[in-house]
Amino acid sequence: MAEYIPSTRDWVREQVELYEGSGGTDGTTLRDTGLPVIIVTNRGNQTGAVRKTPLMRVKDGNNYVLVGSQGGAPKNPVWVYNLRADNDVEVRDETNVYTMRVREVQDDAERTRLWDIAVEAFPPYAEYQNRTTRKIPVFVAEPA
Ligand code: F42
Repeated sequence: MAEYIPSTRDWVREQVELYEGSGGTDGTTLRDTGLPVIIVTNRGNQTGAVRKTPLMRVKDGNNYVLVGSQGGAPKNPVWVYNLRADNDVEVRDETNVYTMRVREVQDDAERTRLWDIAVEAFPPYAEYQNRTTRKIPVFVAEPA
């Protein structure tokens, strides 16, 4: 098993610790919004280390939609490059853990459909897209 390297951001690292440490019963929402969060586990594209990233839970049937918004920051989050390099992930949704494969959504019609689902689950995504000139990357995680 590769080494786990926690996020350098305190609030993110602490959420992962609480979420995973409780087996998925605690720390499962974004701060005080009450909106559900998942944990995506994958490999770093340079270190090969295990990385864990909390993301908003956006479901499309059995699939999860992963939105690289990073609050509308000018740059893509690093996990986007990690998933482009290695599409094997584990998704923890509260007490359930799934082995999944991700693909980046390229088709415009599919992206529009999934983006609307994402904004419905987490309305601030719309504002984040307005804040940045980059097109926010969208991935789908499907059962492997
Ligand atoms: N971020 C989103 O983009 N979308 C969301 O829906 C979202 C929801 C969310 C909910 C709760 C929460 O606690 C956080 C949430 N975040 C959301 C923030 C998200 O968890 C990430 O922190 C954020 O997207 C930034 O991702 P990042 O991959 O850029 O992480 C940074 C902070 C980080 O830790 N970077 C590492 C570092 O050391 O700086 C790099 C980690 C890495 O993967 N390194 C690679 C490696 O090989 O290990 C190589 C790096 C390279 O150069 O390629």
